[in-house]
Amino acid sequence: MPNFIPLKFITFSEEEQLRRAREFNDEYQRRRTVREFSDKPVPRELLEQFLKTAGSAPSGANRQPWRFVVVTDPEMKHRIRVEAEKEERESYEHRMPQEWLDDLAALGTDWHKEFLEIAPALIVVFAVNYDLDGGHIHKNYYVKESVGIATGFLLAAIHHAGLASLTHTPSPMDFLQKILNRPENEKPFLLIPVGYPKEAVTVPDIHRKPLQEIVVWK
Ligand code: IYR
Repeated sequence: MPNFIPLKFITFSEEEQLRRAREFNDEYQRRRTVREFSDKPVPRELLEQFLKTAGSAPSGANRQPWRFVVVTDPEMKHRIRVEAEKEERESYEHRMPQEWLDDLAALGTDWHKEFLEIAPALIVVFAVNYDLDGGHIHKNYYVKESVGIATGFLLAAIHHAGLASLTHTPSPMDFLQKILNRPENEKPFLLIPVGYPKEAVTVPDIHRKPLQEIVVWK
């Protein structure tokens, strides 16, 4: 028999629900990806809170198929930057089709990735495709979906605490598995620099699709 326990559920009045939903939306509309960081350190305890929130995400069969590697060591950040820039340069100069480069033009990205050394912490998110239970390959389910949701929770927690993040996707990113010495069942999913924005930072003037473009009511 499965063990069930009472749900701890907080109910709000309809007025309070709307107030909270608006406040939450306002807060998350202000979240922006930041590509230039200050080197001001972030306390480990704060990072731990973000990671606990990420780890509370729903997952396939509750197998929690994620691993978060937090890199603060300058030497390791340097190695990651060197390897990422090697791949990114090749991508920008040879691998990405023109349409992709055109789509990125408004964001002003290129192969230079200084932020990998400047940001005080890099959270490398790994997707765990299977666990090894005493030599037995125990598969995980809906791994990409689960890790994507956990990453969303992580970004929200970082923003809520007044810090900035960047969802960075060096490609290909197998070099992270090697540099960070992670086992074969863990595959790099996203690399998230975390920290304070550089002073007077600017961000691209991009807009979010209005509700009528993203929602269909039936
Ligand atoms: N991985 C590259 C390119 C890149 C791709 C997408 I899709 C973006 O939204 C942003 C960048 C880079 O990190 O620069």
